[in-house]
Amino acid sequence: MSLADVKPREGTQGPSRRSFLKWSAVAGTATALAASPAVFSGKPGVGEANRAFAVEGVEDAETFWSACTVNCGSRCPLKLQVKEGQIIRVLPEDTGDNEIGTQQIRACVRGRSIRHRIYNPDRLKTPLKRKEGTKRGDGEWEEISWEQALDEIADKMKELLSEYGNESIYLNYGTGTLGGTVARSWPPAQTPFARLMNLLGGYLNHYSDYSTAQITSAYPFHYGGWVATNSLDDAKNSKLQVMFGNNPLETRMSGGGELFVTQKTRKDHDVRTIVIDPRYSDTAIGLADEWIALRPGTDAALIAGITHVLISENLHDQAFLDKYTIGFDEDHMPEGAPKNASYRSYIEGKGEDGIEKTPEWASEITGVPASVIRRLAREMGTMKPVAISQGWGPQRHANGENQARAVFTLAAILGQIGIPGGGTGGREASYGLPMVYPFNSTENPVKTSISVYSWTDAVERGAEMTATRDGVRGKDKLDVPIKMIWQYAGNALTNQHGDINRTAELLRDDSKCELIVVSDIQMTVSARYADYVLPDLSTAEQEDVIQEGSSGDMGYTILASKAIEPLFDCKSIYWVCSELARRFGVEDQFTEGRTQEEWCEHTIESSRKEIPELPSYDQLKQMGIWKKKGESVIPLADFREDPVANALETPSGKIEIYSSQLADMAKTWEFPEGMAGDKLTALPEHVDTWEGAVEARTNKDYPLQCIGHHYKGRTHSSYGNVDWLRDDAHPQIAWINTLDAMKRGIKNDDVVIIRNDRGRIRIKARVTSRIAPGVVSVPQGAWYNPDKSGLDVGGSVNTLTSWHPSPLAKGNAQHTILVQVEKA
Ligand SMILES: Nc1nc2c(c(=O)[nH]1)N[C@H]1C(S)=C(S)[C@@H](COP(=O)(O)OP(=O)(O)OC[C@H]3O[C@@H](n4cnc5c(=O)[nH]c(N)nc54)[C@H](O)[C@@H]3O)O[C@H]1N2
Ligand SMILES: Nc1nc2c(c(=O)[nH]1)N[C@H]1C(S)=C(S)[C@@H](COP(=O)(O)OP(=O)(O)OC[C@H]3O[C@@H](n4cnc5c(=O)[nH]c(N)nc54)[C@H](O)[C@@H]3O)O[C@H]1N2
Ligand code: SF4
Ligand SMILES: [Mo]
Repeated sequence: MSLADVKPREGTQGPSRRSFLKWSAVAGTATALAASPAVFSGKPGVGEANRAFAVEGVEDAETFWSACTVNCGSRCPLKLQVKEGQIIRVLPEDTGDNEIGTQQIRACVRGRSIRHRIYNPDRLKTPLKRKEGTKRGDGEWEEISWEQALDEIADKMKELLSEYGNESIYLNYGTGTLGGTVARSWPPAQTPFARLMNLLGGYLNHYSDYSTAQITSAYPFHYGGWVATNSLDDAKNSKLQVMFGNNPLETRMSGGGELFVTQKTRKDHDVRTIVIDPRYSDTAIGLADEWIALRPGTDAALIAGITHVLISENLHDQAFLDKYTIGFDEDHMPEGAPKNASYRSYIEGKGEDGIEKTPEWASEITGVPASVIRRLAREMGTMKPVAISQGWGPQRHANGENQARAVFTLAAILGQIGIPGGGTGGREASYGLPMVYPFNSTENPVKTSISVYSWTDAVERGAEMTATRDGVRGKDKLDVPIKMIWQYAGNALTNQHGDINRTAELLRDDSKCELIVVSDIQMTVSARYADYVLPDLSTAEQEDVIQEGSSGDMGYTILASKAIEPLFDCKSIYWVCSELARRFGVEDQFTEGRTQEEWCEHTIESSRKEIPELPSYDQLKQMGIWKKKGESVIPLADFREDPVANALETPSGKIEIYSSQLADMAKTWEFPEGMAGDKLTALPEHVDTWEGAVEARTNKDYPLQCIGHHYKGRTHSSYGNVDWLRDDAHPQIAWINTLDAMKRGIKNDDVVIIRNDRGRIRIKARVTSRIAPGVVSVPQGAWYNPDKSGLDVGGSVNTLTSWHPSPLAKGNAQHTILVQVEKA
C-alpha cells in the first residue's frame, strides 16, 4: 500500500477552481462572506440574519448531510445546500417530531451560521512558517509548501525524540472537532496524531480536561469512579429538581441537547425546579420556579447550612446513610479515622474548626439569606423524590473538588441516589449508542501524565515537577520539560488557558519549548504562537462519522458527507498525519491500508455488530442521521438494589463522605506557601481560597469575584469570529450587578476596564440584577486582542485568570479570580 492509495480520491486535492477564484478576490476583507456567493437577495444594510432565509436559487441546489462538531456538549446534523461548489444555505434536520426520544435535532444559532465560519476571512489557506528572526506572536509568516512544512516538522521531531525522548512531546488539549472520528481532536489519545505518536513510542499524556478537572479528580474518592446523575427526562418522576450551577438552556443547546429535554419535561410534568447560580441564567429564566443567587465557590458552605437544618429537623435519610455510605456520623467511620472527623461532627461544630455550620454561618459566606436556606432545606427534605444535579461551573474553582463532593453528599443525605426521580448530584447522564471506533483505539506506550492544566509549568520547569507537589502521575517526577507542542483543533495554547499574558510570554521564548505546530481552520490566537500553522479542512470538506450524539433517552449517529471541495490549499488531518507517518516509515501501520472514507465505512460496519439495527454505511450516507429512543438512565440503581454485590470501587465499597485516602494524602502532599485554600480535606467541607468569596470582602484592590460563563454566541472561542453572532446576536459583554455599577458610576452599555495584577480587558458592561452583588461575569472564549499598551480589547476573561491550580486535581480554577471594574 503506498501513500498514493490513501490520499483522498483524485480530484479532491485542491480547492475547486471556481470557489478558489471567487474567494481569493475577497479573502482577507471583512466583507468576504457577504460578498462571496452573490445569491443573497437582501440589500446591503439589511439585517444579515434575514438574508439567511431569503436565498435565491436554492431550487437547484444539492443538499448534503453534514454536522457541527464543536465541543458544546450537543451534536447537531446540518443540511448544507450547495450550489456551484459553495454552501449557500444551512438547514436544520427535520426527521423527527417534538416528543422526547424522537425529537428533531434543530441546530442552535451557531450551527445555523456555520457558513460564516467555513468562509471566514480568518480562514487559513496555506501552510505557514514563522519568519526567521521573529518571535512567536509577532505575526510574521512565510507561506510554504506542504512538502517543506512536513519535512521540517518531521526532522525537528526526530531531533527532539533522540535528544529528549518521547516524554518531551506533548499533545495539547483541543476540542474543536471532538465530534469527529477520523478528524477527532479529543480526547488526545483518540486523535490521529496520537495514533501516529503511539507508533513512534508514545508521548507525554495529560489526565482530566478543562471541563471537569476538579469533579473528575474528586469522583474516585467519593464514588470510586465517574457517576453521572439521572438523565434529565427522568425528572418526570421528581417532585423537585435542584440544579447547582447547571445551565442546560445555554450549555446544552439544540434539540440534540438537554435544552429541549428539560423544557419539555418541565412543561409536561410541572416539576418544581430551583436553580442555584450566581447568575440568573437562561435556565433559571426558562426552567426554574426559583433562582437562588449565591457567591461563586460557596456551594459547599450552602450545603453545610442546608445539612444543619436537615439534621436538626430530622429530615435526613439516616437509613440510606447507614446502609450505603461511610463518614456521615461517628458510628460509621472507616478504621483509623480520628474522633469527631465525621461530616455530622463538622456540621455540629465538634470538628477541628469548632464552628457550627448554622444557616447564619452559611449565609455570611454564600450571601444567601438564612431564612432561604431553612426553607430550601425543608423543601428538599420533604418533596421527594428530589433530583439533585450540578453543572461544571461550581467545580471550575480553586475549591472545586470539595464543591463537587458537597453536592454528591447532599444527594446522599436526602437518600435520593439510584432511584427514579432522584439523582446522584452529578451532571446528567443520557442514553448513548454503543458505537465502536476502531480508528481511535491505539495504546500510548508512555504511561507518564500531567494534569491538563499544568502543561505551562511543564514547559517552564518540567524536570522539577513531582507527583506529590505537581500531580505528576505514572512516575515520581518528570525527567524532561515539554519540548514540542502539537495543538490540533484547540485554542488552549493561549486563549482557553489561564493568564494569557503570562502564557504568551512563556511561548515567545523558543529555547524552552522548541517546536509548536498548530493545525486549525482559522488564524486563531493560538496559531499566532506557533512555529508552523497547518490549514485543516472543516467538517463540510470531508467525510466523517460524527460521535457522541445523545440527550435524555435518545442516542443517535450522524454520517457527515463531503459537501464541498477543500478550500484553498487546505488538507485533511488524516492526510497530514499519514504524510508525517511516511516520513517516519510507519505509514502502512498508520493507515492500515484504508482511506478516510474506508475508515468511516469500517466504523459503521464494526458498530453494526454491537447495534444490529444500525443502518449500513450506504444507507446512512443517504439518511445522514439515525436516531434510537432508548431508556432513561438511573445511575447506581444496581448499587441501591444490592450494595454488596454491586459494591463501589472505593476502599469501603460504599459512598465515602469521609475519605481515608484523602486524609492520608493530606499528610504527604506539598503546597506552595501563602495560597489560602491549598489543602486536601477528607470531608467535602467548605474551604476559603485565594481570590475567593471571603477574600473579596477584604481585598481593597480587587473586591469583585469574576466568573466566565459559557456563552451562547460561541463554543469557547469557536464561532467567535462569526460576524452575525459577534456583532449582532451575542456580543461580548460583561455582567455587573446594579449596586456595584452604581458605586462606580457605570451605566448600562458603558465601556469598562476590568483588571487585576495579571491583565486588563476592555469590554462593554451589562448592568443588571441578573447577577449576584459582588460578582461579575465575562463570557469565556472571546478572542484575546492586546493593543500596544497590553490592554486586551478583545475582552477575553483568560487575560485575568490564573495558572494557579486547584489542590487535588491540579485543575483550572478559571471561575476563581478577583478583579476591579472601572469606567473606561
Ligand atoms: N476562563 C475560562 N476558560 C475556559 C473555560 C471557562 O469556563 N473559563 N472553559 C474551559 C473548557 S470547559 C474547555 S472545554 C476549553 C475549550 O478550549 P478549546 O478546546 O481550545 O476550544 P475552542 O476555543 O473552541 O478551540 C477549538 C479550536 O478548534 C478549531 N477548529 C474548529 N473546527 C476545526 C477543524 O475542523 N479542524 C481544525 N484543525 N480545527 C478546528 C477552532 O477554530 C478553534 O481554534 O476552554 C476552557 N477554558
Ligand atoms: N453555548 C455554549 N455551550 C457550551 C459551551 C460553550 O462554550 N458555549 N461549552 C461546552 C463545554 S466544553 C462545557 S465543559 C460545558 C460547560 O458547562 P458548565 O461548566 O456547566 O458551564 P459554566 O458556564 O462554566 O457554568 C455553568 C453555570 O455555573 C455558574 N457558576 C459558576 N460558578 C459557580 C459556583 O461556584 N456555584 C454555582 N452554583 N454556580 C456557579 C455559572 O454562572 C453558569 O451559569 O458547556 C458546554 N456547552
Ligand atoms: S454549537 Fe452545539 S448546539 Fe449549536 S449547532 Fe453546533 S453542535 Fe448544535
Ligand atoms: Mo469543556
